[in-house]
Amino acid sequence: QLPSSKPEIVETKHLSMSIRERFQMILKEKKTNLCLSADLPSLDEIIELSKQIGPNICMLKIHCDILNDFSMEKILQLKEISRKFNFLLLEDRKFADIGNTVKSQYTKGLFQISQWADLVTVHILPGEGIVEALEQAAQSINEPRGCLLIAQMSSKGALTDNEDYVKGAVQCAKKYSNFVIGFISQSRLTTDNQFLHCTPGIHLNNTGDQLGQQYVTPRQAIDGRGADILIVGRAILDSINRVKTAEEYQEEGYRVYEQLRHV
Ligand code: 5FU
Repeated sequence: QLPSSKPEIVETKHLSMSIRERFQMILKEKKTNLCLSADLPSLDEIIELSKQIGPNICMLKIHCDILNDFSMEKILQLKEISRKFNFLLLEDRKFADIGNTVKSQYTKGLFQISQWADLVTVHILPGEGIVEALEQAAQSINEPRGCLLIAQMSSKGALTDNEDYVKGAVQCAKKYSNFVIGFISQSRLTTDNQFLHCTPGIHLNNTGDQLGQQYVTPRQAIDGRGADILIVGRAILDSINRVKTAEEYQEEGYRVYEQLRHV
């Protein structure tokens, strides 16, 4: 039996902890390094699924701009569920513009991402100003916020597969380590273990899709590529029993993680 969440404790605790501390606590307490990539068209469906899979995940990743029923009311409901089941909410926005623009994209518009996403993903292509801007914008929110830098991508032919690019991402992460808590990566980028390496492109049965996605198994990701967190989408979403499949990825992922990182 997996440990159950303690909503009343988490509710008060999470505000006084940094995102980094909270992430580490979740990993240990819930014994899961699984992030579900809930790439579904309906927020109602994501809300229902997150109630079932909540105990199995450390993080839920969404793309708010693919939802056909987005509303602030519903997304705040999802945020509440994330507190109750003690997982982080990641908006995979992949910010990639100049600082001034991303500040507005993060805080304004239909989605008001900064109001509900604990973490966002950020391309480092425009230079470190993008991180500085998001960190500044996050200061007006009275909850901990952070980001993951996209250092490497899982897709075939990704131009991020370049040593200088990756070096730049690591340098930036170190400079802004209060806000940058880790990377989206395909390999271990730094020995500095304060940074979490989150790896998408995970599947136990497929090696890729028709549009350039490339998969490795949980073991290959953690052992071969130094992943801390496994980001899993269709392997779970397209399975016959999503909860059971999530449990399998949780168990396999955490077992390998525990063996290798000795947590
Ligand atoms: F940064 C990245 C990346 O390099 N590869 C990815 O696949 C992000 N992703 C996301 O992870 C992508 O946008 C999907 O939301 C998810 C992977 O989904 P899959 O169904 O497991 O292939």
